[in-house]
This record gives sequence, structure tokens and C-alpha cells, in this order.
Amino acid sequence: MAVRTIEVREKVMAKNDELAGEVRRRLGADRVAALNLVSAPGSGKTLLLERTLERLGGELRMAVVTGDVQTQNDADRLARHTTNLVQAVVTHGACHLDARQVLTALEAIDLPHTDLLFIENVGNLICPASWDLGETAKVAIFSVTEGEDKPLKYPKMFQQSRYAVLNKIDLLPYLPFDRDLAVRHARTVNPDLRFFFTSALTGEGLETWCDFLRECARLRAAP
Ligand SMILES: Nc1nc2c(ncn2[C@@H]2O[C@H](COP(=O)(O)OP(=O)(O)OP(=O)(O)O)[C@@H](O)[C@H]2O)c(=O)[nH]1
Ligand SMILES: [Mg+2]
Repeated sequence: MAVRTIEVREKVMAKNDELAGEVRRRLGADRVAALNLVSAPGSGKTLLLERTLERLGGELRMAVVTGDVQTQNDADRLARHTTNLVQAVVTHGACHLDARQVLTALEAIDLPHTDLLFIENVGNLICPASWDLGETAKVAIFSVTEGEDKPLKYPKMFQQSRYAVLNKIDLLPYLPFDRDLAVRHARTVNPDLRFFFTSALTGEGLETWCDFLRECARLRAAP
């Protein structure tokens, strides 16, 4: 019985990888850089994207796919900041997006006229790490209210990500959170992680984040 379960999972993952390859091919054909934002619930993915759309909307052509277990609240929030279509995927209980959902969402996006695609994954520190969506890179977001140990407790998320955003730094004066220790923990599991430090609330650090996105759009890749 156990062996059969593993076979099923392998088949599902193999199919997902095939579809992720197709997503990657389509994004590559139109030279669109795609960032898959992964994090625990509530670390600030949507607010960071809202601020990003506000700041870069006049400059870059950005599209968004958001995944939620239930409701399309995030898509509604994001749609207020862009005239581009925001694609909502409601997973009805699934704890991550999969490549088929992204491939379907791409059908409605004007890829030849898009520089950057953001995928806001379902808030979960475990499942999204295992699913390739055909993205250019994963960005792990964690916030100072979550504790410095999260990279050690959920290493796969940080190993699979090329970038990390430490968000809610406006709260640092009020919390016993050691920022250097958090970075050290993250680099223990992935020494190549490139870090951004942001407050999506106050705007601190967002210029560096936006410069990075400008570079992604210019290269049509993740630097
Ligand atoms: N103080 C502070 N609060 C923030 C910051 N970023 C987000 N928040 C707040 O944190 C809460 C969660 O933010 P969201 O943007 O909804 O987080 P999320 O990661 O998209 O959440 P899910 O999609 O549910 O996983 C909201 O109340 C935000 O206003 C920040 O930089 N500083
Ligand atoms: Mg969200």
C-alpha cells in the first residue's frame, strides 16, 4: 500500500514538472521574468505586491496570479492597484498552487506585453516549496513576528528560493527579534540567498526591492 502511494505521488509530481516546463517555455518565448512569492500566512505577500504595483505600475508591465485556499480577497486588493488583469486561483483546500493552475492563468495574460509576472502562492511554509510552477525564481518572504528560527525549521522553502525578503522591519523596535541571527539561519540552509529587508507598511527598503525588480525586467530574468 505504501509503495502504491509513492508511485501516485511520483506520477503527480512528474506531470506537474512537465506542465511547469510548458509554463517556463511560454514565459521564455515572451521573455517574461516570473517570481513565485512563498511564505507563511500573513507575512505580507499581498501588501508587498500592492506597494510594488503602486510604485512600479507606471514603469513596468506587471501581471499577477494569486492563489488562495478560499476567497479572492487578495486578488481584489491587488486589482485596486493595477489596470492589468489579476488572476485569482482558488485552490479549494489545496495548500499550494500547481503548474496546471498557473498554465491556465497564463491563457488570460497578455504575455508579449508583460515584463514581470508575480505569482502569490498560498500562505504555507511547507507545500509550495515542493512544487515547480515554471517560475524564474522563488522568493521566500518571512516577517519579524515569525521568529528567527523559521529558516531552520522549514529549510526546504529557503533552499528552493533564490531570494529572501525579511518583512515588517518597522516592528523590530518592539520585538526581541535578532535580524542578524535570522539571516545567519537562512544562510545556513542556503548560503546563496540574496536578502531584502522591507516594511511594506512604511515603505522602508522598498526602493532596493524595486531596483531589483527593475533589473529582473531589464534582463527578463532573475539576476
Ligand atoms: N507592521 C507591518 N504590518 C504588515 C507589513 N506587511 C504586511 N503587514 C500586515 O500583515 C497582515 C498580513 O498581510 P498580507 O499582505 O495580507 O499577508 P499575506 O502574506 O499576503 O497573507 P496570506 O495571503 O493570507 O498568506 C496585514 O494586516 C498587513 O497589513 C509590514 O511590513 N509591517
Ligand atoms: Mg496574501
